[in-house]
Amino acid sequence: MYSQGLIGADGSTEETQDFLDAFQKRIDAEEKIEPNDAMPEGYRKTLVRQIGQHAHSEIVGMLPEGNWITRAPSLRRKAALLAKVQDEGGHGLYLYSAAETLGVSREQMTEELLSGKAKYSSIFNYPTLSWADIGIIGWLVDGAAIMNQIPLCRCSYGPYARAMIRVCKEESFHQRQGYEIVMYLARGTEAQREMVQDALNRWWWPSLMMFGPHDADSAHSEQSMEWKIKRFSNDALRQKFIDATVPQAEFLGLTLPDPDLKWNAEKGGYDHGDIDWEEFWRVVKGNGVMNRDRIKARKKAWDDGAWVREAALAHADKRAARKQAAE
Ligand code: FAQ
Repeated sequence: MYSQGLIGADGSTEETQDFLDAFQKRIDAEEKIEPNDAMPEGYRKTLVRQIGQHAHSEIVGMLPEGNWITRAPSLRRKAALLAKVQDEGGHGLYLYSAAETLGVSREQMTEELLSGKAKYSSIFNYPTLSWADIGIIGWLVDGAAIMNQIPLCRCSYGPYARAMIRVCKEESFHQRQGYEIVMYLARGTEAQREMVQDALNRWWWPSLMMFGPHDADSAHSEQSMEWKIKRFSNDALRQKFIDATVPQAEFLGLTLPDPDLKWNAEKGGYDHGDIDWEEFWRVVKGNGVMNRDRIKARKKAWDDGAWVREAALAHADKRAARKQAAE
């Protein structure tokens, strides 16, 4: 065992170098950190931020696709989409639970989302304009999510890593349902091909932005990689995603909207055009097309659900009181 550090009268902690070194040693030895283990405050805060934002993304991410459940073109498509959107809700719940193990409440996290303090993925601030968008979201957005989340299954924090295993299995089904929709449309009528190409043109660049800013502009990457929260940098994962997706687009006969996309034999990957980082930061800062609508919808759901939370708490109190009386 090692000393945690010094705790001041006001509850503040001063972490000793011995404590930080011993913690890093555990990380380097690939030990999992569990909720009751001593951990540096920075490690805890980074996880609360990332897991909280990840949870919000899953829940806000239900909105663009939920928009198409009533308009899915067949019963089969509707059943699959309904199941997918429900899965995303489940992912949000595992993630909120994982964050709660770090001493933050679901209420606090929701308040931070609604006040704009906590972020959620930029991708969910774009509108879903046609049925083809649902296919493209499954193919690209879930595809990018898997690329980013498979390494998180090896995250040093146990509860997050374990939640990610199930999430990734489900995301893999989501990606396939999207790819199947896209394949069907790409082999369909002229109008269907145009619709799916238009959706691809709109979602390609925002999907690349999901991986976050360039490594040079990524505030948290270096420390997060040292703590083995992140295993790969933003740019490395973006490159892997591009390399995996280009052959899929070629197979589908669709064109990725980047004239600078070119195989580079020397690096063994594709070169690509510049990402519009101004657009990325505009969306992240709350000024994308759908930001206000998304937060409004979350606020309404939170307010409308107040009576359910109150009833659940009252029920739990009643059961606890009955149990106590019986003992
Ligand atoms: N959008 O220093 P970094 C899904 C922020 S789930 C908005 O590089 P980090 C499933 C970042 O928070 C999609 N903000 O940050 C689904 C930070 O701001 P802060 C979500 C972004 O954390 C599919 C600042 O920029 N996935 O899609 C974005 O080291 C279909 C500096 O950035 C996850 O959350 C962005 N794209 O790396 C659901 C995965 N990128 O906090 C429904 C877990 C960066 O200082 C339908 N998260 N920012 O104010 C991660 O892997 C990481 O947090 C990154 C960012 C890679 C997203």
